[in-house]
Amino acid sequence: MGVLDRSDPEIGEAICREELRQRSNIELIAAENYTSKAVLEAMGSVLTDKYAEGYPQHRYYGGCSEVDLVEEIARERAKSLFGAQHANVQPHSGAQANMAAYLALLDQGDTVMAMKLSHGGHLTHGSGVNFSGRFYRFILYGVSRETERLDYEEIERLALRYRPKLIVAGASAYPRIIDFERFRHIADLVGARLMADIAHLAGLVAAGVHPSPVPHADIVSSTTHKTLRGPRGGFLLSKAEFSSRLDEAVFPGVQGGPLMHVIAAKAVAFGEAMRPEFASYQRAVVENARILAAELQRGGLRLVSGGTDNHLILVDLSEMGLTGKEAEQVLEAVGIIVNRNAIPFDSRPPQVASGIRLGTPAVTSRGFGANEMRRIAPLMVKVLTNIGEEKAYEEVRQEVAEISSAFPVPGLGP
Ligand code: DSN
Repeated sequence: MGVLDRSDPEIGEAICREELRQRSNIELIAAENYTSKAVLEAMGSVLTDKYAEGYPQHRYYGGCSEVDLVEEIARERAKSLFGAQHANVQPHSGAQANMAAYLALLDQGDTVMAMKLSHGGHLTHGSGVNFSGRFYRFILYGVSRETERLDYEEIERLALRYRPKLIVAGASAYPRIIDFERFRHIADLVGARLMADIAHLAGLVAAGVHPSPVPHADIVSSTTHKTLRGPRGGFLLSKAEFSSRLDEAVFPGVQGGPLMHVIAAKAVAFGEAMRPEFASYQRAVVENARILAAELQRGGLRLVSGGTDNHLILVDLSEMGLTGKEAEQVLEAVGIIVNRNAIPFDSRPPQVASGIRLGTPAVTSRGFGANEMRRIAPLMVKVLTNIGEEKAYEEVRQEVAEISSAFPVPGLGP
């Protein structure tokens, strides 16, 4: 790190150890990715020093000419990448993007429909421990017990019964295509607004490997750091008629000064996502997930919904007598990083959970392909079926080290 190592060794060394961890482990957390050096450089720039409350040409501070330019470019690229009429690139995170979307569309106490967190939804989609569940009346839909896929007929029945003002479509642990057009149809039946949260799917949508919600949803919320491979942050897209109220909801509604260094990095990431190689990358993400899923099934693991259409896989460990927490820990011990995750109709609390969620965005950024997927799956099966067997762990550790050393981490280089 150079200067930081000398001026603050405690932090400098922690960052160096984190670099080493990223280089030497296989990262299968579905919500993570590796940004490019260009994105990292923009994020680590002097733009972090600038206050710029407001929007381009309408700031509450002087000296904003360069940050105005940066934010204009970020907004234009976001609009063009997703074919949207309006973009707001200021949300600090996906959660704050959602908070602003609700503020723009709802009054306190209004009825909203969204997917249950325990079936793959998100904390900000009405969980009782989140602001969303406390400020609004959420009616939660889920997947069918038989297919473990969204049950659109049930969603329609719920909508007709509860007449929500807003329907939220989107998930953080759902391995199948989301039919945004069908959601629009249901919303129209009851006169509801439709919001799509594509935090997980943004990269796939930008590349055209997942259907886009933009033609159907009134507001689309997202993060920039998952499949989209940008800096940690959020953004919003909308139809033109919602642009003013959405902008007002972000600032001054839920945020103060924008993080201009992060907005610059978002602009860089949007620019990268417009290149043809980004579409090839997203196709590889989905193909890798498909191969990893098939290989895990061949090894005897049960996958929720029987497979995947996108970048993520949900493994049900309950029949193996393992919890998600145990699996997460034992895989980390051999250098394979995943997160425990609830499976639909889980009998265990979320801190323990009966599943693990896997994703291919990060490893695909590193250049892993079909061969690596075919190598990783049996390694995971070996660990999960040999709990407590140090010899098996050591064999897997060696293979993980071998695979990792062959693929540099983008942004860090060899
Ligand atoms: N924490 C994110 C994820 O892991 O999907 C959702 O906010």
